[in-house]
Amino acid sequence: MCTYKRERERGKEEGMKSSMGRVSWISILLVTLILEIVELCICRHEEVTTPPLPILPLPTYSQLKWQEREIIMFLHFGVNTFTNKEWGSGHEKASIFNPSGLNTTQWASVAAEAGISLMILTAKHHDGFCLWPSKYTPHSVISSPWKSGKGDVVQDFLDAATAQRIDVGIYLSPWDKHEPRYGLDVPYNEYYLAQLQELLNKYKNIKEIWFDGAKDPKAQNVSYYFSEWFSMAKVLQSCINIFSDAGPDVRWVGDETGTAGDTCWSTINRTSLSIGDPDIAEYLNTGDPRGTDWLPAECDVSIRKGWFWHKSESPKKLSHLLDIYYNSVGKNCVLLLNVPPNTTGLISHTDALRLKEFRSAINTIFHHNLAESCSIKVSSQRGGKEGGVFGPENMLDSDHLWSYWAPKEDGNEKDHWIEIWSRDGNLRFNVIRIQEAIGFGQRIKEHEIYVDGKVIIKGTTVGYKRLHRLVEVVGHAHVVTIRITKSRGVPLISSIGLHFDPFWHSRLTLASK
Ligand code: FUL
Repeated sequence: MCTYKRERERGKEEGMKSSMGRVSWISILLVTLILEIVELCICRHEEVTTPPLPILPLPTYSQLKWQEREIIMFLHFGVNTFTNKEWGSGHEKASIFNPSGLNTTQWASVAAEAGISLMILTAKHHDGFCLWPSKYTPHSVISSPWKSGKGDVVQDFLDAATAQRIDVGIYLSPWDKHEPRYGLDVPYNEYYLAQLQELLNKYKNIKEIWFDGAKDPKAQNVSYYFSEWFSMAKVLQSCINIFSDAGPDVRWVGDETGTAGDTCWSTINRTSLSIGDPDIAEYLNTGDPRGTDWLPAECDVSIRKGWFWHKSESPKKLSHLLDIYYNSVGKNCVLLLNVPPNTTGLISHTDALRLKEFRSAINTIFHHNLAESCSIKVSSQRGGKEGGVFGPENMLDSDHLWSYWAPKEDGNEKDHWIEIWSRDGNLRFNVIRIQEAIGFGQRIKEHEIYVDGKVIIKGTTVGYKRLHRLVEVVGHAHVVTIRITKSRGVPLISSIGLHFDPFWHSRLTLASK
């Protein structure tokens, strides 16, 4: 019995030992399994492909927001409206400023209907008359009969625009033909700066300020202290975009016809620019691929012949406005379209109507993207197809900045290409749209477009948006190929489109009749 008991005890001990051994093996196995899963997760995490490095210079946040606006409205209004002049003499009597039915809400409604998100008003043009009650000069609305001298056009403008969620900008002419201090460097610069501070302190959230370089060569000489002006503008409103011939945030395009260069870089060397220098017009028009500054171009042009309203003038035809759109927005620029209020203080019905037509035409052309129903093939994809995040589908979504197709950076490929395959071999279009992810720098130097293997476009820069309007409609196409043949680093394409412009087609038809 004792022996049996002892043996049983021994058996129990051994059983316990072996089950303990089993438990520890299971634990080891479990721990190993967990470790492997953790390692696998870490590996998976490491596999997520990172975005490529940007290529400097890059836009600022405010410059990107500005670029996305595409069309900005300019409003030239002041004493010239009442004298039927383009450049005032500076000797106009304030008593002539008396718009009988000034209604800034109408201005904003016209802009809103045209899908405009920013309006810029001439707070002071070359004649020196101020549309706000400046405490530094009596030559303003204070001395006019309008609202018995108690009015403030800039404030009304701001209130009306804000009510319709439209941003505002102001134009403050450096050349001032009224101010007696003009011609005396320090006193005039102090005067100008005082008005600049007055405006930017009183009227908040100004998105763009226009420093116009224009001046009659015969006018008195005075040095403008641009550096001080620009710094002061940024101190008072850090998000403001400063426009001048030479930036620092937005540059002039070099002409007033609304036409950018066929090649148009948002990059340029600011050190090669000086404000009011006519010799730099061509450089401004094209920009510079080696430029160290991000300074995109704005194309200012008027809906009528003049900048101010004149009874004898009428708005440009829709076809002309569309030409301007393709030559500005379609060449990587922003269009600043002037729509001048009349002597009543309203935007003329004809102009409002034309502007509405213009917007509706743009919507008609670009609303439908034929590429969306095609299948897209690309030369390669950063991180491979498994990586997923830089695939061609990004070129067809609504994000035109941060979602993009990126090819591999292995450097072996001669060029990068996108093929847009029709599902039924029946593509009909006359506009091709390409957009770069400019948050990573402007890269494309040269590109070509083929339809069913035949080259139809040899182009240069793309930038935020490049529109190619074809001379003839392409019908029954199977495949459209976009080849990027020269680029700073790999191209990053945020959007592509094939569109049909019925206005362009009908114009050709009309012209041939
Ligand atoms: C020019 C000015 O002289 C015109 O009057 C207008 O204001 C235009 C936008 O800029 O330089």
